[in-house]
Amino acid sequence: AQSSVLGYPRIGKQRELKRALERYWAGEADAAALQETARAVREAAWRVQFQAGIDQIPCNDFSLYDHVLDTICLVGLVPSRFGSAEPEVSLPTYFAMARGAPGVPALELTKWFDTNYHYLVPEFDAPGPRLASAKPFLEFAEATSLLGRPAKPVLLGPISLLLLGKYHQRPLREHLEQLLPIYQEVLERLARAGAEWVQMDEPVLVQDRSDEELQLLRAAYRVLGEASARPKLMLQTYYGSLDDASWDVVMSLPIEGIGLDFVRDDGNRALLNRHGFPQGKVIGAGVVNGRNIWRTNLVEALEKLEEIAEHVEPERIWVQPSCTLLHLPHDVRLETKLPAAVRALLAFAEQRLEELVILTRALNEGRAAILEELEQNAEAFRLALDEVRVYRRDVRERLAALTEDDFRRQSPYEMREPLQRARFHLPLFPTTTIGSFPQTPDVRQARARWRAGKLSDEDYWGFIRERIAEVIRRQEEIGLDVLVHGEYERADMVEYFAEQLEGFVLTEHGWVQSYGSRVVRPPIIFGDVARPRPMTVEVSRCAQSLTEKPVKGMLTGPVTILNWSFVREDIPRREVAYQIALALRDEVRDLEAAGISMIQIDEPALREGLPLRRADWPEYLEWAVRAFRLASSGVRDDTQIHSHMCYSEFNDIIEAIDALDADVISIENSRSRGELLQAFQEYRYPRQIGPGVYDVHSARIPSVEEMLELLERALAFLRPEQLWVNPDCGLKTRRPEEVWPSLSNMVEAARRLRARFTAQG
Ligand code: THG
Ligand code: ZN
Repeated sequence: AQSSVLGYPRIGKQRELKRALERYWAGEADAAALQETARAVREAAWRVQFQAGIDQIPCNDFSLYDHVLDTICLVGLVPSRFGSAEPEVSLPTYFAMARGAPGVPALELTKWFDTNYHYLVPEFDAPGPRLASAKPFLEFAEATSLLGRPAKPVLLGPISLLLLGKYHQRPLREHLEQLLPIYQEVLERLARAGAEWVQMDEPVLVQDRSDEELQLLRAAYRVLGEASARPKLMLQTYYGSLDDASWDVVMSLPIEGIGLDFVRDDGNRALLNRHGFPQGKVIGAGVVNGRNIWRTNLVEALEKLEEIAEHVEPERIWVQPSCTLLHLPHDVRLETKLPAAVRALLAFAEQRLEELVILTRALNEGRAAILEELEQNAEAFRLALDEVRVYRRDVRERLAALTEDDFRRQSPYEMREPLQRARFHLPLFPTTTIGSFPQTPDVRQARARWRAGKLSDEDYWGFIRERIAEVIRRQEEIGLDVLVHGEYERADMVEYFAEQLEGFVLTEHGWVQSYGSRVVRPPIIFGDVARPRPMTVEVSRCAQSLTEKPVKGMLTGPVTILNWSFVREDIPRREVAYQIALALRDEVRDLEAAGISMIQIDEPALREGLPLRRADWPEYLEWAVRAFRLASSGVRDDTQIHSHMCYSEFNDIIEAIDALDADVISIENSRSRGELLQAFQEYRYPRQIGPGVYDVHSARIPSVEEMLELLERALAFLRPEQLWVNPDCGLKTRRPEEVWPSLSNMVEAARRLRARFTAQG
């Protein structure tokens, strides 16, 4: 057996690439400096894998921004708005596609499968594909000279590139026929340069695929496979399992290896045991988790490998992570402040390498060769069992005692609505914001100084209270109807709650790429979740004491906290979601008791948590909705529950949105031409909706007229009493100079619309 890695983190241990990119974009460093940092990050990754003893070390898994964008450039799919074709896509064009340029919108950024990573969407109406990047060849040469043996180039395969794209002008087959000669040329050049294996990533194969799409797969790899001068091909799937139909096709392709995920679920294991594995091919056995940070139980992984070895001789097994290691932080040894017993349970990318090498050795030399490692591994779990407080009786008892009433408001929406109307006396088309106001450098600085112990608790919270007072005053000045406290005390919302809840730990250096230079530090849920004390009541009470208008309490929902964290695996996700929901339920009740009359519980990640296969959707949606209801339903009928979601594709999940039973939801809408509201109309959605009219992802100040037009369009689908007026999303990343004029215009748009209705009425 050999050990093999599918892809490695690329932001850098000290976030070197992030910093270099941001310096380059700010004009503070030149392209040569950026490329030098990029080279150093690649070199560090190759060295650490080499030193760990990994046999198949990937190259071309690095990216300056996004590996799908790299593939778009490789095949020359540069939309014409980025200028006339260059023989090779230049760095300025590359970043223009990623980030937009004056007057030129970027490629669309969207979520990568069910991960927290985002990719740039290929546009297939771009001028004809051609080989327009030398990146795979350069990185292969670089890696190979460093390692002294061929590295394994990684390419996003043609089927995934095709199916992840949009604006197909012709039948998919015709687009594919244009791509294949380019892939052939890439493979031939890599073979000539000495590549033995190329890893072709085809993650779309773990989603539901039509017969037609599987025929495309067959056709594509027949063409690539039959090319004469080419490296061996490892067709790599991940984030889930194949199904019977795709297994059949994949196993009959004229290629030399197939990589499978044996961690995510039991599907591939069952398929392998049912169908066996084709003679002579290599199996990529993904047995250590590339998506989560828990140390591998070596005995269990070895049992999986031994079962695989009943179908494939050990010489043809590659011991792999379940997917690229991109979704893991670099190195757990940087985390010096974590409790030792928790840290002993963690494995980030660098620690995964050791696990792969140990497991490979066991397969080659027998279990006896790794007795010491097995003992150490077992010891870490034993130690944790003694020292880490995972289990909380109070939490378990409370969960066990839940009844249906705990998931239901006291009365249905139709009865709550008049009570809330009588309480709030809001005008028609009430105006509000999503919650956060700009985090100006002084806010970030104050927090940094407070965390470093250079600012006392008293001074820090005094500063926050001043900012709250100011933002309340300004919201009143411009005439918003429902106010917020601005969330100045929160850097990242998930981090903020994780910090205050028991059962979570936060890392210092556990950064994971989200997109481009943007990174997140997912909290780790290791034990039962409980809330030792109120988390947001003070700031909300402070804000409400300064105004007669309602101030919304602001919480992040249970599903979003779950989806944006690394989660324990010893109990089902649904149970973790309910535990978080119970903690939030207490917070909601405390807010209500403190006089907060509207409470917003955001679920921006509800939709992105959808499983990759449709058959698994109902189960997920059921518990996701129930978790939200558990968090939100413990209030009086005249307390108004709001929620916010950061996306606009609701058609698939409108029933679930309805089932949340939130009184008011705000959604992203300003870039859509109103089509999304059609789903709400057709569904006869009964509750109140604020379709965003101010695009917060752009620095532009929208005019009164354009927001009025968006509102008018919304009224084609919604009853006037349903419509709220708000931006698309939070204002945290915008600048005050953009936000205040935009919100003034938004309030004016609502006033004009209102005047029209009261004049008529
Ligand atoms: N919080 C968390 N996860 C998320 C988002 C979030 N995942 C999905 C989505 N939002 C990703 N979007 C972003 C947007 C901005 C940033 C990261 C992900 C960002 N990060 C800072 C950076 O890269 O400089 C670092 C964050 C920090 O300083 O705390 O700007 O909103 N949990
Ligand atoms: Zn949002």
